[in-house]
Amino acid sequence: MTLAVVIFLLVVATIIFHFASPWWFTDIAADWSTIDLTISITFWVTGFVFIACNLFMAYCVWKFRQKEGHKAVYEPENHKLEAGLSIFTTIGVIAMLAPGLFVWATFVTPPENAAEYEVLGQQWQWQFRYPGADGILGTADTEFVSESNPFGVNPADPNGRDDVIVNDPDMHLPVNQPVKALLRSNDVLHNYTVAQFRVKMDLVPGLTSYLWFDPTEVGTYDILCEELCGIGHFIMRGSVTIDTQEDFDAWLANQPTFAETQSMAAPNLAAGQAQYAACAACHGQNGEGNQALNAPKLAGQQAWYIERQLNHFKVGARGGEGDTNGAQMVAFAGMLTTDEAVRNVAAYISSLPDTPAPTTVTGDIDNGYDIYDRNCAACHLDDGAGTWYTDAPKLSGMSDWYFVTQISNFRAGIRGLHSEDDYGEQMVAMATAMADAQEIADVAAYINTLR
Ligand code: HEC
Ligand code: HEC
Ligand SMILES: [Cu+2]
Repeated sequence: MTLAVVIFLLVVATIIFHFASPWWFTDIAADWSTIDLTISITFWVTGFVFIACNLFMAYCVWKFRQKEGHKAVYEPENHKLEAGLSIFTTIGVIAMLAPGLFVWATFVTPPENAAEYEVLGQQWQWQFRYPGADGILGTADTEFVSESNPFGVNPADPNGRDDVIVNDPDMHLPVNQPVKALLRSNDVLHNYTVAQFRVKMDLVPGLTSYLWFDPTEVGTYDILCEELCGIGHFIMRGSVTIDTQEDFDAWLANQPTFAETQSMAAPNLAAGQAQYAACAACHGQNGEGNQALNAPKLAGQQAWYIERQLNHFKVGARGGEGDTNGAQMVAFAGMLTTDEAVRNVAAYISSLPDTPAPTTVTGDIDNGYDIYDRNCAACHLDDGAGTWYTDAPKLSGMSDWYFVTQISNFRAGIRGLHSEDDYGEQMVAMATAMADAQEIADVAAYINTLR
């Protein structure tokens, strides 16, 4: 009797939970209500079967409970019951599968007027490419991938010259214009998912997969990777902003074409050196750093990283509230008014002689190795050299006290949480690999051995 009541209450609780659950669909922002419909149909069919089976079970437990004088009968065959159950099950399965087949047929047939764009996934970043004025994406191959050509656009293909390159994880699309996303991966399986669009598809290295949708709501939505793709999988995030056609055109016109990214003038080291005079007061004549002023060593750091940090200080992605040390940088980064000036000074700094910073932090090197090897090497590399491929900077030879303050800042949310700081955000999650101040010191002590 008790068991029957428990089963009955379980069914009632499940139904209440289903309707009162906070974990429901996000608002839909694309023309894929048919996908929601198929999911609802599946819910209704499985929900009906769940309720019917469990109530029947509760009824049987109660009705045929042990009673004095009752005897069970063995009845192996019942044609009527079997025929009934088979027909009933068949209808249920057809109800669940048939709508899905129709929706799938639409899903694999993008409309004629769908505009194309490309999504490139790599560990652990999203990037995007739009066809230029000619409306044709140039051919691309991983064999052409390099720091200045992360998409591997074929330099010999004239169709690729005017392609628009978005080398950051935030993309835009115009509202009410069907689009077909061409999906490529530079390394392993990834999966391009925007919950509000209701569609998702794997990115498979070596081939181009696709999906299509018609965005219906202006707004900004998260892009997730829904394929386990390594240690950074959970921080492989991006955003897609659905704009009016006007805003979209303005945004697109602001992005560089492939030809522009390839024809950037070589940085001017002499101009960079002149700019650096203002920086030397804190960072030292040779970029060796000055702990008394909280100014880290800069020599030896990659130019692309220095450039990005200076731009982040300029737009306030670093040096904001609570970041008193970083705040000192905001005015000095602001002195570099043009992209060219930023490029020149970054190139000059990375050309300075790289002498490892003096060590000031001690800790358990073995424990530091354990943490580094499991959590950090995938992006910052085994020798701490960093790589543009994962956007992770060089750590070996850096000021160890600066390492400690930066990890503490990531952990405290002082660095990395600004909406423009997509890469710093990855470190906010990774910095939790160190449990406390002692473990931060342990990793610093291990990195001190990588010189
Ligand atoms: C008043 C002293 C001061 C001056 C002048 C100064 N900086 Fe800094 N800089 C700092 C401090 C302090 C930090 C550390 C910020 C933090 O702790 O987040 C820093 C950080 C940086 C970083 C980030 C390094 C990293 O690995 O995160 C870069 C790049 C940088 N400075 C470049 C420059 C350049 C280029 C100039 C000259 C245009 C300059 N700085 C002038 C004090 C200064
Ligand atoms: C998924 C890739 C990834 C992993 C794993 C990772 N990092 Fe990073 N790390 C980055 C990126 C990207 C940046 C650049 C952030 C920025 O642009 O502000 C960074 C920046 C840093 C910085 C700032 C350096 C400076 O000069 O400003 C430190 C320190 C750092 N990481 C330490 C670590 C440690 C320690 C671990 C392991 C516990 C780790 N990282 C794991 C990607 C990663
Ligand atoms: Cu991924």
